[in-house]
Amino acid sequence: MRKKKVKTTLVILTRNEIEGMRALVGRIPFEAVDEHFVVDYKSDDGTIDFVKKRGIRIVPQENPGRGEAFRLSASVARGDLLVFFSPDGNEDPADIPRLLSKLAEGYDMVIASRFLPGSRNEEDSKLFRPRAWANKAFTLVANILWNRSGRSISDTINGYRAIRKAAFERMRLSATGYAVEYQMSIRAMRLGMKVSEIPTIEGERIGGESKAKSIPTGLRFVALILSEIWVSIRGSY
Ligand SMILES: Nc1nc2c(ncn2[C@@H]2O[C@H](COP(=O)(O)OP(=O)(O)OP(=O)(O)O)[C@@H](O)[C@H]2O)c(=O)[nH]1
Ligand SMILES: [Mg+2]
Repeated sequence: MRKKKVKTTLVILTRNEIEGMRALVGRIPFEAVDEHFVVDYKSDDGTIDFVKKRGIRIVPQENPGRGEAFRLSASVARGDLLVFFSPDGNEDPADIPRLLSKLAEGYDMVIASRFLPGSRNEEDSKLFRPRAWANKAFTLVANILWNRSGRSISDTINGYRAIRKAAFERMRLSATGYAVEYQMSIRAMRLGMKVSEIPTIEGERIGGESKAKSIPTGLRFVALILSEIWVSIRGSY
């Protein structure tokens, strides 16, 4: 008998995310995808046991960072359409089928944006919004430098997104940590790929700890802009 062809792959990214996993696993629409697995970087808070007990496949990650996790996911995934979900409370699992159906319309990448009409980002209720402002500044720079489509991207940084595996491979990403999503957005613009966004409501972190420290992460973003300018000038990467 021929095996069912896997078209869509859901990747769940974890690094000590037990509280988020416990709270969210029942809301993840596994039936909306053909394949799913967890890519885990050395969790020691019970995440691995929790996932295994639910019969979900775990792909262990050897080297740290979301960039590594994304590349590992793409090399393991059997689907043509990939969606990345982080179970820390920021992302609404109900967006998973929305991202995939938008992607299936013919886009190369679809981002869940925290900055569109109908969106919300976690700082919206605050007066002082350093993360949102930094995000918008990096997004503005990327659009000015690389977007030639006439339609700007509103959230170049959010990790909640879906992408065609073929597009992911064409990007030849090198970022290891949190800058990977920004690099994906920049390269999509540089390569003239078709990018779309859907509005998303960003929730608060459910538990555990943030692994993204603002200052070092910001500096990695600045370094990435400089290296992407360099590769743009050289014309190859
Ligand atoms: N597989 C894998 N997942 C990771 C790694 N680093 C972070 N993650 C996961 O990626 C998601 C996002 O990480 P966060 O630390 O929440 O980063 P953030 O969303 O920018 O920051 P906060 O939500 O404010 O804490 C979470 O689900 C983490 O568990 C990694 O090296 N490997
Ligand atoms: Mg988060």
